[in-house]
Amino acid sequence: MQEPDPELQKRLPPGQVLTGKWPVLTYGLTPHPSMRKWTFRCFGLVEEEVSWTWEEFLKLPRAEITSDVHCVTRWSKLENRWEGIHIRELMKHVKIRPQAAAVMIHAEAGYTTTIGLEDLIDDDVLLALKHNGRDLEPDHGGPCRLVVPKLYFWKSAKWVRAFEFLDVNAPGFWEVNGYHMHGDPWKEERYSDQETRAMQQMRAEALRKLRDR
Ligand SMILES: Nc1nc2c(c(=O)[nH]1)N[C@H]1C(S)=C(S)[C@@H](COP(=O)(O)O)O[C@H]1N2
Ligand SMILES: [Mo]
Repeated sequence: MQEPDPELQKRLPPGQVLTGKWPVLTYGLTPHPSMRKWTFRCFGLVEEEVSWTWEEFLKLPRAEITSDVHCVTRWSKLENRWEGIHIRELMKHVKIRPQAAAVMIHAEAGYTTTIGLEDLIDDDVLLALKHNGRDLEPDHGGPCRLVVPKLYFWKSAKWVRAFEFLDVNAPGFWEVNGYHMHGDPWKEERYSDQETRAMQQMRAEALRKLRDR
């Protein structure tokens, strides 16, 4: 057996296992959207709604980012070269209202996921069209998927279609079904019961302090 490379091991968050393959994880079937009708939309707490057709979207300047993927089901895939539209490039066209603090990510077939505004609009976030030099395969989110490498991969919505800017974090598909609102792999924020447990611990701690005064 090959010895694990310590440099790679350092990039592996707690409880994760390295994989060279790229598993497909989809709830339901792979959608095949009509590109003639495809749009990408920013709505909610914005000064003005913005929308791109596929043709317009393809004209946006491209960026390349290499990042690691960490799935909550415990596989990690390192060194993925993504090409697409950088979130800051896209946001040049969107005036977000000051009350906005969270974003509901909308994808085909009703899939949603929630991300804090500061986690979404960050240097490492891309709307990816390509992976390792090839067009994203439909199973992996082609034609366009979100990539937010610092959060578990369920936040990286495949077949992404819209950002809805909100004042509070509302739970999306997996968050409603027990996954964590934030989902930082380095803190193992996997399930929402951890969140409730953490909140309960904080509350208990606060009560104890009050009692001890
Ligand atoms: N639209 C959509 N996006 C999704 C999912 C999904 O079911 N639908 N699954 C999520 C989960 S749980 C993971 S781990 C990754 C998997 O991406 P992959 O199939 O390209 O590995 O996509 C995420 N994005
Ligand atoms: Mo996942």
